Amino acid sequence: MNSNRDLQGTFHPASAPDYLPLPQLRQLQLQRLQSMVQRAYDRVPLYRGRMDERQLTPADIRSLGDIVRLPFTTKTDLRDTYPFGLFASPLQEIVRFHASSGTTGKPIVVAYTQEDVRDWTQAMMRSFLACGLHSGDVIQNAYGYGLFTGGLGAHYGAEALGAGVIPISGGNTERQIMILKDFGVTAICCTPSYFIHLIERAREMGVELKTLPLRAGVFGAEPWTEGMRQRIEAETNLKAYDIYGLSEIIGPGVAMECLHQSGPHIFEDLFYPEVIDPSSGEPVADGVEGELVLTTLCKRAMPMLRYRTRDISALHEETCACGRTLRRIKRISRRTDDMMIIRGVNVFPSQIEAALLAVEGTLPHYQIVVDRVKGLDELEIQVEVTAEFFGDTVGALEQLRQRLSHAVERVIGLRARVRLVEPHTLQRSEGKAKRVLDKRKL
Ligand code: DLL
Repeated sequence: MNSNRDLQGTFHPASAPDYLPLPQLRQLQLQRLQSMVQRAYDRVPLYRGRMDERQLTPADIRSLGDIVRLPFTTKTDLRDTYPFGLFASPLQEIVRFHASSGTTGKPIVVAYTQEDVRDWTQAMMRSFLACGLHSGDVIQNAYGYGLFTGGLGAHYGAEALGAGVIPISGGNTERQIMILKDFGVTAICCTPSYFIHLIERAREMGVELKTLPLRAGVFGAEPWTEGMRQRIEAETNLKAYDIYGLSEIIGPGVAMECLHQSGPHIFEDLFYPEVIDPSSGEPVADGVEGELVLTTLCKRAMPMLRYRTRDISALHEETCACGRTLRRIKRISRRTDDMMIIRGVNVFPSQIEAALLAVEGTLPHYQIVVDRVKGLDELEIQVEVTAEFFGDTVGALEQLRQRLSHAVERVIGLRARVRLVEPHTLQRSEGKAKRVLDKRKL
């Protein structure tokens, strides 16, 4: 296949950096890394201090491999320097602020210069192009507008593409469905958990999503599983694509899947990826899972050097059939900080989701509740069943409960109490789903 074209034979000049020959890409990354390090050193006291401690100067970064000599940056650094301590541009050059709420404590504040917004827009536009969208598409943007980066990030990219954007933001599900139907929407952007909710509501409203022109879903901002993708694609005519990003680096558009749906490609000319062992901080071999570490290569307002994302992934070195030279990351299904330790066993919410999805008869609406009763950890998984199933006999429900319980036990090696709950009893989220309620910390 001509590497300048996607599966549909279309090529857009904005995608050109996706296909740079590797030597040229590495050269560009090195040049950009060197100027990024210089900028951070000259303008951000925290970076200068840490490099001085290591007796490291920007001139010591002579190859991409030298990146490992640089200190890491963590979320705590962002909190400690709240709100503007890591800015490398004067306030009069900042044209946008965003903030990520975080689950505890102070928010993380991020900033953009005019050029940063331009780069972000390009990254989002390339994300849409990667999944076959172009001008003429009608994109319903149900990511939240506001301090969250999802709404405005996707908005600017879609507009630059020349697509028609519907800036509906999150929530108001019935209205979302009406617009999906009436506006001839061809692509939707939202969290995968919210889309599951949309599917369910549409069914109740008698709207058959399969008859609509909707053909692409740009889903991200939270972990989701391959099983969830299959569910979504089975219930609609759309292809579900995984988009990854985080506020600290830019927002959505750090990495995006192409039409082959085989893991998001990182826009490597803008963001340099590494994968490390989270406990030692040492790089792991290619293809091995570890914590994803990202360095911004162009960010002016807030350069990030070796930012520890806490997201667990691996880098795929093999080239993708789409011809992009950008490396792919393994789907992010867990974070170093979402691991629960239950009776001494390490459990990730995504393992539970995968187990539940493998059993027919359940909607992927679930809540994990962890508690400590008389000194012993208890794990309860509340699972919503479909209306038709709920009307079934007590025996059938009990059988389902046992199947779920066994499926979970097989995956996590622990017995969990599975409780089937009526349709619509678990809270729906309009953005990122909150799957775990850990009462032990309350
Ligand atoms: O969630 C940016 C974004 C918006 C990405 C819309 C994609 C679509 P934050 O609120 O800062 O930014 O949250 C970033 O969300 O470190 C991951 O843990 C998680 N995350 C984001 N995308 C994915 C994904 C936005 N595709 C944090 N798969 C990240 C798994 C994801 N987790």
